[in-house]
Amino acid sequence: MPEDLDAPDPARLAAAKARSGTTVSVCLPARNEEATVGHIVGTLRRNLIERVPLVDEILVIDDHSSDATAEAARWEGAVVHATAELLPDLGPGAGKGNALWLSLYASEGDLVCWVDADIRNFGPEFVTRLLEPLLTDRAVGLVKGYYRRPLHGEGTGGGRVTELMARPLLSALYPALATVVQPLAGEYAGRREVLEAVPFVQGWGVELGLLIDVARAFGPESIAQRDLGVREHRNRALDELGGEAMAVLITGLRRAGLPAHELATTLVRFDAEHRELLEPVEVRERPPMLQVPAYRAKFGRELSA
Ligand SMILES: Nc1nc2c(ncn2[C@@H]2O[C@H](COP(=O)(O)OP(=O)(O)O)[C@@H](O)[C@H]2O)c(=O)[nH]1
Ligand SMILES: [Mg+2]
Repeated sequence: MPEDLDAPDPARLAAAKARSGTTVSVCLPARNEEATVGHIVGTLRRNLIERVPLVDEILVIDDHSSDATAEAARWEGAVVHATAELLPDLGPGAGKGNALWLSLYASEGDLVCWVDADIRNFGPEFVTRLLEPLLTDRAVGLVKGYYRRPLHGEGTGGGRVTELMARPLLSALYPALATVVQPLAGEYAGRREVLEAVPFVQGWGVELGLLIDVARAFGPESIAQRDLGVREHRNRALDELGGEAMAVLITGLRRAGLPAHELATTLVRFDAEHRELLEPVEVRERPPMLQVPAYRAKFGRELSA
């Protein structure tokens, strides 16, 4: 495993963290991930909390799972929050982006690291590699992971929405971000000051929205990238990916200036008998956390205006 040779030493990172008085939260959005979430949480707890004090808390944001996701995560030591219990006064939301946004409120760390809960080959270096730039370089605001993505056991081919939607869209509209190797990666970490200042798209558009918004507010140079090696996760069927691609498209077009009301949010598909299937796509947005009074109260953020 040559990749492990260049993984940062967790003890060295923990020392840098202690010197700077920084705290770290790892948050996992999860919906029906009982098969993998426990292993990820347990690996983090043993290696980066118990063995070395690098991570301060592990949160799992559970979204109406019908399986034992919450029990598996709690058993391994995560703090589990149900999405419906977080900021209920702001109205219900839905999707992965909503869970990430809520995790920013629920967590305490100065640095927040997100990891998908369906990774099958998870190791602590996923997190140490993402945290290192943030712990060693003040100019870095967001660290995006990248990796090779096997599909059905083959060498490449995973990341179909990345190849067929995110990359063409970034290349056409946001060339400064076309150098991001895995723009839709679910593994990334950021400074709270950066993450709380930008809106979150509630569904699958969240990753693209964060990239564009962080680059606009803090400059593309504030975004670093780290190689996480190989990542194996649940590959979804092609007919499940259209909605994700449309969420990415709408997120990119809105930020390019197309008004929200001019963009329909229903994907029209067809089944094998050519019957029309209408699929609503989640593209509602949550405001920057800094605009949420309950968040400002919790974190003691004063309004600058
Ligand atoms: N809390 C929450 N998590 C979600 C939701 N949708 C997806 N996730 C989680 O987000 C992560 C990425 O989802 P996944 O289906 O693997 O997307 P993909 O990797 O793009 O195919 C996984 O940990 C999912 O459990 C949701 O609506 N709510
Ligand atoms: Mg996945």
